[in-house]
Amino acid sequence: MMEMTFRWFGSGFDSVSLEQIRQIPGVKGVITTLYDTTPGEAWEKDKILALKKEVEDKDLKIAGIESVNVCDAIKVAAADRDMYIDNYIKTLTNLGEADIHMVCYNFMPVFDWTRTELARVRKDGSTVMAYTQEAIDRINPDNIFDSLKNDTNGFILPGWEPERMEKVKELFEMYKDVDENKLFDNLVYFLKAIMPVCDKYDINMAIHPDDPAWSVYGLSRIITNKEQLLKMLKAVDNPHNGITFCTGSYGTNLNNDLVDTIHALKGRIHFAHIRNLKFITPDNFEESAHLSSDGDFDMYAIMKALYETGFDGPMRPDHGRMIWGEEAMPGYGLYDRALGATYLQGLWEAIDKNARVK
Ligand SMILES: [Mn+2]
Repeated sequence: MMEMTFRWFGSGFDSVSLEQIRQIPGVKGVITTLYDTTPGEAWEKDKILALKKEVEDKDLKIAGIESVNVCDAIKVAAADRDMYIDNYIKTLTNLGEADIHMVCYNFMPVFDWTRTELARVRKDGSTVMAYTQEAIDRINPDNIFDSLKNDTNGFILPGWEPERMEKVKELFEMYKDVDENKLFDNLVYFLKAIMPVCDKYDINMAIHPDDPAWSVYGLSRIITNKEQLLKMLKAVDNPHNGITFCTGSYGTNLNNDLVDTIHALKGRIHFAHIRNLKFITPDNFEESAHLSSDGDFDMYAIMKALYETGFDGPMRPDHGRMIWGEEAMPGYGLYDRALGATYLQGLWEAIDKNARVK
């Protein structure tokens, strides 16, 4: 049985409270993180247990971590990468001992995800995050953070921390010789090193795709389509080496067949991010409401594919629109994601009941 969850960035970082999440029908778990840790550091057990207690005191559970970020030293295979991998293993050990069994991460260079607008106004007055290739080609990568920072509503965007963006030039320098083959080898090296601790504590690693699913500013991209995913799963053929199936990331490339990809990855999807996109042109899209009719994806077919492949991990409604005057982190307001959570559960209920009537 799929488990509907909600991303929560933690007290002090999120405008949405655990009390509010608890009142969304069907949501019993949160996907959270220690938002004030730096990639590369080992997470202390006390901090993990305090977070867990805070969540459980509100009658919710931690359904998984998004994310334990992989630091740049591991991604570029710097001389000290083994030390950072040891730290990652310590973090996984402490999470496993806290009875947490799903960890989302990504292996993207420099930018975790890229949008060119955080608050595009739609006809109905709602605002959404959006991407146009034309804007990317116009903005110097050194300045992309500056171009967005006035629209963050005062929140720190995951992967776009100001202190990280201050050294964006250095980051580009670090990755300049890391082509796709090297990046892939570095990912495999990392995964092989962490599989024993994942086996020991039954931790499902769920790599998040590159977003958008193509190269931005010439940076290497290795998790963008079915072929790359199958190659990665085969390179470390352990069930704990799995996928975050993010419809809004794979779906940025209209050549990706989402339903077919879900079937191809059967058994290795450990986490699902479900959102819809509306394309104005193939390289100009916005993050619409979750409903099929508001975007270009067939959400029924996507949910049905997950159902048919026996998906039983956590799922969360991904980015929503900003509606009803809410002020929140772009993509992460309460209202539209709550609508998404109930809609997706409605689809699931109908699919499940149909499957039983035979
Ligand atoms: Mn996602």
